[in-house]
Amino acid sequence: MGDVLNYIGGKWLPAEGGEWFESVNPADDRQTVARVTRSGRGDVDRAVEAARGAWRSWRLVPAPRRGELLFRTGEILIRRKRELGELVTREMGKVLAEGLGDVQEAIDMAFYMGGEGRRLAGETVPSELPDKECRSVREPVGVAALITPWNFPVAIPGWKLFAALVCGNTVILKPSSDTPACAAALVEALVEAGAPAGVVNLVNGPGGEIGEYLATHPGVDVVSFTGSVTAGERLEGILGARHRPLATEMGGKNAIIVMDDADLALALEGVLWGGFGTSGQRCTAASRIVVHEKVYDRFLGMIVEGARRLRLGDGLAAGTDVGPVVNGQQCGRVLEYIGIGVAEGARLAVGGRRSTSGELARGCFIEPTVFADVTPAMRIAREEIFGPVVSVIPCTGFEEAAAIVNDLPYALSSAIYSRDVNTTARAERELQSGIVYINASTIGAEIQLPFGGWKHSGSGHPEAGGRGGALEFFSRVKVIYRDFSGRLQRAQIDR
Ligand code: UN1
Repeated sequence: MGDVLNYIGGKWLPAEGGEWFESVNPADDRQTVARVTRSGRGDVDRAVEAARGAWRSWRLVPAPRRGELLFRTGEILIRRKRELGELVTREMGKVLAEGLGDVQEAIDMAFYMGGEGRRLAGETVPSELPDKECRSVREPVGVAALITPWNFPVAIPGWKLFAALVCGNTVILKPSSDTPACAAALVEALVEAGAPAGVVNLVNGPGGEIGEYLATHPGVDVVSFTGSVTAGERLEGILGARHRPLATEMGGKNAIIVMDDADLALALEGVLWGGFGTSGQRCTAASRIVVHEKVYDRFLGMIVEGARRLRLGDGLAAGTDVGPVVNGQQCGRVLEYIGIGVAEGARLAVGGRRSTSGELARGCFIEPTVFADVTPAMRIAREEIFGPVVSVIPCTGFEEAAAIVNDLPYALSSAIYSRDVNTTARAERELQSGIVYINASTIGAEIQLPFGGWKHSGSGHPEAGGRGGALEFFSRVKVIYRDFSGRLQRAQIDR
């Protein structure tokens, strides 16, 4: 990969300051993935100006035509899928099958949102007065700032870009500085597909400062952010006061309940996939496993054995189950939480160390880690770790399990394994989270339904498709009353 530049007003440009930073492979700190231009405020100003200019005509392009840009982008991503999947693995570490899945999620979203260009529906309802029409239409908001994380470095920028664009917004993307090359590749696909100059713009970090400058820029109309709770809440504080629409997707501390009547072999697969897939670095990751006391010892033994069997390694190597965590800082944070768990008195059943054997010493590899006998009050049971660490908590039955699951400010995803339809139906109703899985793990939401957390997990503006999804956030409703009676007609008057 060559240098990663900014893309502003239809041109790939180095940032004004002439400084660079590096994107490094977390599996091997000797491998630089790309040299990346370091954007300054002037670059953001120019990107916003370009987006404002382009919005004047992009908003008037018929939505089905805007959708066609996304269909073409989807085709290009299909053509480049292998290359981009490998880039995802090299830049943030997830295993190749997941890297390819990340790209596939963006492809799916491109086609889904492309099709929405023909379905951006408002409503028409009868008027209470004669010769009058009442209807609503959806209009774009304007210039959208999109701030995206590293854990789904193609998919999440894709979710936001495609929804914003089909609605008729122009965009400035500021991706995580851990995965700039993935974001640039996605922008390249949009450019190749024919995005007009200024419709899509890209600026690069690193650091939160440039993201915050972008999100709070007076020329930006709407902001969509996925990332840490600290950064998201900070933006909520600033932008709330300015009445600027902001969608945040932040943390999770997702739980799987395993009942005594569960298919334990199936539940085990769900725990290992949800807890250690993507090295636990998903907002949807399963990090609390709440197990019925009658099967606790047996199931804990299965988890420990399963975690021990997972192969840690470079995500590009065949047979790897779990890749590195994204960078040294994240590695330090996860190890710190493991230390906290031990200090709190949880039983470290397996893992718990950074692996330094052979080639793994060059990367940020943390052994799949299981804490047993965790109590709901412990920090490792309440705070998001974002790494390959699961906490197993015993419970006496469904009531207690649901109370444990619901007793946190995080509420993105939850799951239950049980063979009893009454129990699973109660779980559907009682679990307080934006997504609930029955006999499936907490990860793997599909793109055609809304994706969003309740409570502190997000702002309540879900992403992705379906009713209540991203299209509602990236467009606003205008109600039009058309009176063709030729006389003054009064509503709200006693007849
Ligand atoms: C995230 O971790 O921020 O549901 C997104 C899932 C994926 C998306 C995760 N489709 O696990």
